[in-house]
Amino acid sequence: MKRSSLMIAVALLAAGCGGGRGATPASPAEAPAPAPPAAVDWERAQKLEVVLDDFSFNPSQVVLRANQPYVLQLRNASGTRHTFTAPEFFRTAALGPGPESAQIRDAGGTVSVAAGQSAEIDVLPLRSGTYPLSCDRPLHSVFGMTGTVVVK
Ligand SMILES: [Cu+2]
Repeated sequence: MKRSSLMIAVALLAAGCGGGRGATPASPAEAPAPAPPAAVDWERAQKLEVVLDDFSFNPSQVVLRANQPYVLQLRNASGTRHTFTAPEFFRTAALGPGPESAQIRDAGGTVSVAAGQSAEIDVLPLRSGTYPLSCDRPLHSVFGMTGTVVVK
């Protein structure tokens, strides 16, 4: 009796270890960020320009395909600083090896672009969905500086 219940316990433990990191998430809403592939071929990244202006994103709907690497070229065409703020999108995406990736993570999913400057972000969308985009500077989103990142 004791021996057989021990065997069951061992079997349960073994089963519990089987599905670990990398298992298919149960629910997209509650699931942790998907694991990025072991190696991303940034050489095949597609360039996509988004222009930040007073007070808009162009395009305001940034459409990306999941598992396709991109170089997001964020160009600030105005005389004031703007941000590309999309924390939910960046949380479900893999970022490139550059130093700006750590800055985006540290900033909670936001990229700040100074007046007249550009920023290039290597990003690999991993999960389809529609994610809010905004500029986090005071009142900019009220003035219409909002958009969406759509991952198909
Ligand atoms: Cu702004």
